[in-house]
Amino acid sequence: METGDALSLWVTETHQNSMRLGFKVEKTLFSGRSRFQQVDVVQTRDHGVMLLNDGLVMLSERDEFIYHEMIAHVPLFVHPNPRRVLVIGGGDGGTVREVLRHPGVERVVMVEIDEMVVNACRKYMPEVSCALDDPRLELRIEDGIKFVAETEEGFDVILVDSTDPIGPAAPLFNKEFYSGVSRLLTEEGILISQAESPFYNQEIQRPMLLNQRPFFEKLHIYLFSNLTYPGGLWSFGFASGKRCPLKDFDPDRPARSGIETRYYNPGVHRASFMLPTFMSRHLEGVIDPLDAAGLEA
Ligand code: AG3
Repeated sequence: METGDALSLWVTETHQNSMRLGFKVEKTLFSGRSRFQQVDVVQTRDHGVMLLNDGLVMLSERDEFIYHEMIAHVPLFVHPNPRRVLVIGGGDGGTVREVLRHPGVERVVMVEIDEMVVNACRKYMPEVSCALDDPRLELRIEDGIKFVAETEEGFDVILVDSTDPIGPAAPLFNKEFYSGVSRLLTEEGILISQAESPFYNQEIQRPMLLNQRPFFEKLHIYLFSNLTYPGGLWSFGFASGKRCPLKDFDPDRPARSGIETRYYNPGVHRASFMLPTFMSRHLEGVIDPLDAAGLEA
């Protein structure tokens, strides 16, 4: 360091004590410890504002559109008429922002366990949290596991926008939870779940999908690039009793909807279900295979 240079600040996520992903930081905007986790919001130099829970990157303003468009638009354009949507987690508000772009959606219930995350994102990430006051949204600060076990309400689409399966999110990867979720889904219902890195988290991904398998006729996984998560390649699980993510997808629907997206489009939708060989080998017998034409084998 030359005399007179500003102190060099970086925030890093350490993955499995094996690799690190670092971002140049300008300043800390918020740091707090909730009942559930450590919550930090930093201003980075090149990735906008970034949220970290327990030192793990949740989102950055620069690339959050990718994750949020992919978790929301894939199922909402496969379901024939999604009106009621449940979001478990997703305290930053990015997922409900994308869901609420669909004019047919009448009601969204978002169940976030940690109010500190919601408040920090409301204050420091207004472009992500902007839909949290939408009148169609009921925001509940409570445990999603408990909500799923107790509610009698039905939903067309359920989105699990969770952290990694350590700490408060661990039970969101369990069989009991998926059994509860399948009870709430309407006939054409779809469950999307945050499914970690297919490269670094194979030990999480397979058991998670195996835990969903007994409750869903159709089980798939789809990919996207999350540039600020370890490894960059990330995934969501797609589970449904009836709907096939490709056969039941009308590629003209996104354009007809008038919804503007920056990552998601019909080509990306289809391509995201095409798995590299190392993944289809690892998940053989767990997910339903799709051939290159997008048809179920
Ligand atoms: N949910 C966090 C996904 C997992 C990130 N894992 C990690 N960095 N190790 C993101 C919430 C966005 N609404």
